Amino acid sequence: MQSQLEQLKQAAIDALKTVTDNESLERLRVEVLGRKGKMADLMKQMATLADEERKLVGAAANEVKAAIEAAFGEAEGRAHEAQRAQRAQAEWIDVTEPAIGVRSGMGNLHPVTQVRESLEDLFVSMGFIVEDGPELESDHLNFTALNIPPTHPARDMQDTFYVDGHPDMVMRTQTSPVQIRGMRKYGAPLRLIAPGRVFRNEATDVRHEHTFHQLEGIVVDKGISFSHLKGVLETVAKHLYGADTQIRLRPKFYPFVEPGVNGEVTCFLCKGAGCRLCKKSGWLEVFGAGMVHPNVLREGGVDPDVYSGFAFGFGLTRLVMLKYGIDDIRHLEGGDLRFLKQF
Ligand code: FA5
Repeated sequence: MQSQLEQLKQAAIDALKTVTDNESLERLRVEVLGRKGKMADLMKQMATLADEERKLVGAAANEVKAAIEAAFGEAEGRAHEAQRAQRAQAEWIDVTEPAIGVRSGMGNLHPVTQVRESLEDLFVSMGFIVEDGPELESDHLNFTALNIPPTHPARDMQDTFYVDGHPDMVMRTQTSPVQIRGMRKYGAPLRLIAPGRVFRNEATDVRHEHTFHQLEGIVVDKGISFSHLKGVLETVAKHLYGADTQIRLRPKFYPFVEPGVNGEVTCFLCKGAGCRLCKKSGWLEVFGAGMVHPNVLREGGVDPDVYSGFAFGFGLTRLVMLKYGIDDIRHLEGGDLRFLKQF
């Protein structure tokens, strides 16, 4: 009987070597170790043995059973590993591959960037250089050097974000400080534009944002007059909105120019009839401009007795609204892709 046990053990171990899936493993377990299995059959025969021999065969049977169970344990491990490898193969994905949908959706430039680049091309074609300025600006360049001393009421025209712990710094409220930076850096004669972001502590509405873009310009040379300024402003309006575009200039006080004007273009929404966007006036205010004040020329290191100049500051974000018929400025900084993908 001991040899039968040995045979059963060997046969089970051999069979287990080729088993790789859980189902076959369970079938074999029932066949060998089950209640009506081969091992149980042999155990039943033990009842017929004499006491001494039963003890010996019993001990051998326990060893055989333990060896078979150990072989089952190993086979289980192998089956589990094979299954895991099979699943990994079936479910393998390339995580570096672009997601479906994104693959065909190329990005596009923000409408403000598109209009800015188109204006940069226009100005470069007229001999202007394009200059950058910092968004975190000194109080001096943002105001004082532009003829707005610390206690001047004109500071209230632009509600300013100040910087905790740095009383001499502001988030620039306008791109005009680059007029001074440009004159100091390049001297006269000068033709320069400075596009960039500006910040104001504004209550937002359809026309007003706390963060928006401006495009500053300054020209300094001998014999520069107001008609040069008007010519450049009309060229920009026609470039953006077509040959029939009208602009309207009306006097406006800016401390850094003399005389100063406020520039408007016909409202795109109502075509001049008056609506909520233009506050029923038919015109949209898109820039401020004027002849550079002698104090500002001096701040830039330019002699006002020799040179004169003009400067202008377009609300670039407003220009974009006009170009694309956007009736609420807040869409432009909102970051909603459904809006941005239309351009
Ligand atoms: C200025 O900022 C002057 N620095 C412009 C200037 C430059 C005048 C050079 C003279 C010489 P103003 O505050 O008016 O001016 O703003 C200029 C333009 O920015 C406005 O015409 C308008 O189009 C736009 N703008 C002003 N405030 C906002 C706002 N909160 N949201 C969006 N656009 C604005």
